[in-house]
Amino acid sequence: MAKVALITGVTGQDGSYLSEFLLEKGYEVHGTIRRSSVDFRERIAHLEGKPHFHLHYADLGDSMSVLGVIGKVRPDEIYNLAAQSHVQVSFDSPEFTADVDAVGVLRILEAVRQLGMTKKCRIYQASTSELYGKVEEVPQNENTPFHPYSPYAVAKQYGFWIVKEYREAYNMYCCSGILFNHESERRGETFVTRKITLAAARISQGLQDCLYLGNMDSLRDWGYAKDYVECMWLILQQDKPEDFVIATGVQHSVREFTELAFRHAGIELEFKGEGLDEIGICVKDVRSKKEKGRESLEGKVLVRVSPDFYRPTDVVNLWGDPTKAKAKLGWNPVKTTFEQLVQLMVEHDIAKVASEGAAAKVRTNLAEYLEKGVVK
Ligand code: NAP
Ligand code: G4F
Repeated sequence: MAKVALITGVTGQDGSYLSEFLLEKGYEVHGTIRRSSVDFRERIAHLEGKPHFHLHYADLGDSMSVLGVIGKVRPDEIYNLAAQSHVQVSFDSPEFTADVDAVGVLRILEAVRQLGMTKKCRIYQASTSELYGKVEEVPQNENTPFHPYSPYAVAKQYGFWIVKEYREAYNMYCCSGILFNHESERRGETFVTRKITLAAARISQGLQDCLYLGNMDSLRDWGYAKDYVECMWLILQQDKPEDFVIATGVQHSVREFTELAFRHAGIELEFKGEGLDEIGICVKDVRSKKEKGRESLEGKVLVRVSPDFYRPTDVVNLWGDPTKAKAKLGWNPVKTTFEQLVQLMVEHDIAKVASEGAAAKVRTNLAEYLEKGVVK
């Protein structure tokens, strides 16, 4: 009998990769979706209609729908990936974030318990390096104290502790993956890496003038999402339930990411000034054959800082220690290096922007909104 998995947040970056991974392993994969006026499910469009891939409506804010879908699917494994996952947005929507990212986790655990499935069903909770927040130790491992530093992180901290509580109180197989930032060509367009790779692609093709960023000194441990979903699965295949840090063990700044992304788009940047006055100037512009028609970018300011992208409290020093995952899961944290990650994202976005043609201009309007801080 094929194993049955239920993925909440299947339309997200990680949900789409995990679905592909589990289908490949022979699972029957069920995912939850939410009703939306646009019904635009770009990341899973290629999976819809496959015989072992099924979708159900459920919302983590609605316990009846959570109970309903778990009771109907009766999964062997639940991957709870659904969340309001944007840290800056959590300052604007703190109550919604708490309801989904904190109480939503409880709704799943309680549904499994009330349905009498505690022995049958294993649960993975998508926890986060944001729990380390205002970090008390560098690098961070499974024993580093938490210091959450945003409404998002505080909600996710509840999720982490309630999973641990149900594990101990009811002997349930439920655990958290404390995942550090992981990115990809499917990353949401308002997270910093994707915002940068799309801007590099649009600027190199003459479709955007300037990229506006917030704190460029911020440090992150960035990995490739496709590599990270394997860990979610591995965490649920262990003899006993345990929490794991998943990270590359390598750290870079937002500025370094920006420099490298633009370099892959043929643009060399030099940064000058500090804080809000910092600018990134183009010092070399290697235009492709197709781009030869547009004027040179040399001497132009292509990156500026906008206070719109500063956060009331910002997490600035995330750096994970994946020793336990390497030893116990046998996982290779640098299957895809930072350099490869940036390159694959930029190459993807250059092709995407080029193929959109005139439509890319329309999408540039969204980029302009992003620049102005209308949409974070
Ligand atoms: P994502 O792309 O933002 O996807 C989030 C998913 O959650 C989407 O499918 C979204 O559905 C769904 N969702 C949001 N609110 C919901 C609700 N009320 N009920 C049901 N579904 C809801 O996030 P991701 O990058 O794939 O991350 C997956 C999980 O890992 C999240 O829990 C995130 O907090 C966590 N995490 C991510 C990272 C990272 O670097 N990517 C690191 C650590 C932890 P719609 O499409 O309908 O909006
Ligand atoms: O890309 P970010 O928005 O990701 P952040 O805040 O680290 O959160 C992501 O990773 C977490 C894991 O640590 C997940 F739990 C969470 O769900 C999400 O996937 O911002 C990264 C850094 C921040 O310090 C931010 O202040 O980049 C800085 N930054 C600088 N300029 C910017 C910008 N972030 C965004 N989104 N947009 C900017 O213009």
